[in-house]
Amino acid sequence: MQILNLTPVPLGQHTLPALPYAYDALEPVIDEKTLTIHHDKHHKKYVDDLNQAEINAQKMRDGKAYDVINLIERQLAFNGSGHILHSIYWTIMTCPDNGGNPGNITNALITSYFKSFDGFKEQFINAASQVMGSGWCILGYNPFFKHLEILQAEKHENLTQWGIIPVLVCDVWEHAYYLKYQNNRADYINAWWRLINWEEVERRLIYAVQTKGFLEMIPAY
Ligand code: MN3
Repeated sequence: MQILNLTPVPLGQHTLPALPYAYDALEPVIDEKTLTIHHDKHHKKYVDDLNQAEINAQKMRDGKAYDVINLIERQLAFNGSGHILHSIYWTIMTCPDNGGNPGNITNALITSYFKSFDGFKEQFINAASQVMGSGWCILGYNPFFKHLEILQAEKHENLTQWGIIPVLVCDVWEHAYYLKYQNNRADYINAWWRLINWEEVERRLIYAVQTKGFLEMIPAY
């Protein structure tokens, strides 16, 4: 799209991003088998189904077959959100105890809104532990409000606050932890904290707070 200098993903051509580390790199927190199945099978399925949904949507438009629109919109929301969140999830993890400390921008934004880092961490871990059913815990920056927020997501797409840009996400679907932790989701989340790649969180947050465009034209509200 030359006029805007954008290179959109062509319709139906999303791809599965490679993991930025080996399948056993997150041991012992996340075992190799869990990570392999999670990335190669689960994430891959979301990518494939998102592509199919986009292709089906084009067929629907071509044929004016809008009786299937509710199904297609659900597929776009579920698989599109699943693809995005997993793509972020892989990058914000690294080998246990190797992810450094929260960066300056991360620390400043967390303490200005949550009052203390410990308060933020407690809310995040409790929110992740108490997601009802399959879902995510998400720390995101909302450019409309110009502050961070912690959200629970059910499945991948429910319970959002529109505009949020996720910067730290924890997958609490059973497929993310069940082989090793069984029903002990809280044990997985507390161990997962050791995997957080704070440098990547900081990088994402810097991009998020610099979101340009029409948001610059309006004050926070
Ligand atoms: Mn998952």
